[in-house]
Amino acid sequence: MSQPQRIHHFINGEFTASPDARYFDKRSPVDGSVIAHIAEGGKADIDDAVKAARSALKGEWGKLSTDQRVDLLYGVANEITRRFDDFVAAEMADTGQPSHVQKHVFIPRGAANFKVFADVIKNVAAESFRMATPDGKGALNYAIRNPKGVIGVISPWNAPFLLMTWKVGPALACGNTVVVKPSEETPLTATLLGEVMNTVGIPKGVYNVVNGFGPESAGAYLTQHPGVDAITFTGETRTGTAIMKAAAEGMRDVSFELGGKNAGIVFADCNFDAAVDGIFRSAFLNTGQVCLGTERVYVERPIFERFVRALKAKVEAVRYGRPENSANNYGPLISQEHRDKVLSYYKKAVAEGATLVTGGGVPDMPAELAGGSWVQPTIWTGLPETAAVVREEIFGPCCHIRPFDSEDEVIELANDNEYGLATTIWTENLSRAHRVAERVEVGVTWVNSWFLRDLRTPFGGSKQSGIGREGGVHSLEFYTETRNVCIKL
Ligand code: NAD
Ligand code: 6OD
Repeated sequence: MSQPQRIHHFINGEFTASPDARYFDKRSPVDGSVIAHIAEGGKADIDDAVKAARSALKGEWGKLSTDQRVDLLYGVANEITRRFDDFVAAEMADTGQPSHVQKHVFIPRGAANFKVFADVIKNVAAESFRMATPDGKGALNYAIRNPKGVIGVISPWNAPFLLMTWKVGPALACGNTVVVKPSEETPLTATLLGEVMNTVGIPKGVYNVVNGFGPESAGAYLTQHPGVDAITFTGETRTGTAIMKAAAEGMRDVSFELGGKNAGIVFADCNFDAAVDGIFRSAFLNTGQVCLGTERVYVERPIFERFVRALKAKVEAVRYGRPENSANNYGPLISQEHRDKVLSYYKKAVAEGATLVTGGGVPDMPAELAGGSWVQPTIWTGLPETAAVVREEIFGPCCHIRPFDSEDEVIELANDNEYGLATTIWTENLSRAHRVAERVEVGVTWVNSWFLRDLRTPFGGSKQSGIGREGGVHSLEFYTETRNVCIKL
């Protein structure tokens, strides 16, 4: 992007901002330059967006049959695919993450999030029960699903398009309307999706976007608005706590996908190279800014030293640089602010007595990238489980590796954390994989893989990693109100 563009809200099918709107700068994580000026939404913008969303429910959108809605959503998926390069460019500009990650992981999932939930709503069967009655004629019960209404969608910056559409796709498939508050760090793909909605002919007011920050800004106003019927949120656990308090007013339902401090468990009988590759991806993809990522690695003692050496070699081979250059496979953190947080943990690890295997600081970058938020991928060993970097979510490109001696010990170590989002287990012993998977207290377990996603499966976190499950019919549970009809025959 040469000249910083102005990014407006998308309300009732129009790109708009109030005449007295304040704008804040969006900086490139790659070099620190200003790439866009973003309108900050206030109460009036949220009010307009919620009104538009509510009136769309009563208009043309609310009258469509499921098949008609499904066809429109297939249209959205196709249009995202047609404008694939625009979405890749926008997401790269916002996040600084390499083109191959956008092209092969994040942007295709945006299209899939519309297509898959269109398929789910089209194919889901209704529950029905015949019951006996004293007159012998009986009665028939069946369940119907109605949209919940206006859904508030609040999304984070780490995989902006994937995570936002993961909510918008099923919400629209179920017949709701949405008001989205994307992260202040990454507004571009949510904005582009507004263009797609208009091209495809999604009725005005069905998809709305209001930009801004969280507390005392668009995020908080959205969660407090009485016209919002339910809130779906992905982000930090402490933000979830604030949103839950707001949602308590009016008894609004919430679905939360929150933080994680995920364990990777590597048994000595694993396929060694596959395990090293898998842990490398799970700890360092997206510069470690993946909620499902591995920040605690437990390796069975006989292969511990060899594993640490092999992971170190992979980490030291990452190629830093501009995301457009397909030779680069490692990007910056999202912002200077986030870099400060990650670097403070790098310092803390050393202060707590870690052995630094590799990294631990800021890489030397060429002058034109020196303003970017670059950090070295980092590995530590030798810390007790009480250390802050072993207990707290850092959300950066780093992991601590510790040896273990038995299945029971490693399960205890993995479970000894307030989060419970995901685990990845590496073993060639399938019985062991089943045993461990049953005992780890997380929402998602991968065996000999990581982030392999079938969107029909339940997805979400245990303990402080979330409330509720989304994915397949589980998303329908949240985005619809299920009602029973009982007919006396
Ligand atoms: P964040 O909680 O700081 O912000 C997320 C969104 O919430 C942003 O749009 C922000 O503006 C908004 N927000 C902040 N305070 C708010 C408030 N008081 N009221 C309403 N909205 C508010 O999270 P982040 O830093 O953008 O994302 C990183 C976090 O997200 C990490 O903790 C990560 O683990 C988590 N995450 C979880 C999942 C999952 O599926 N479980 C997926 C991705 C990210
Ligand atoms: O794959 C998904 O559906 C999903 N919600 C992924 C979350 C990634 C977190 O960074």
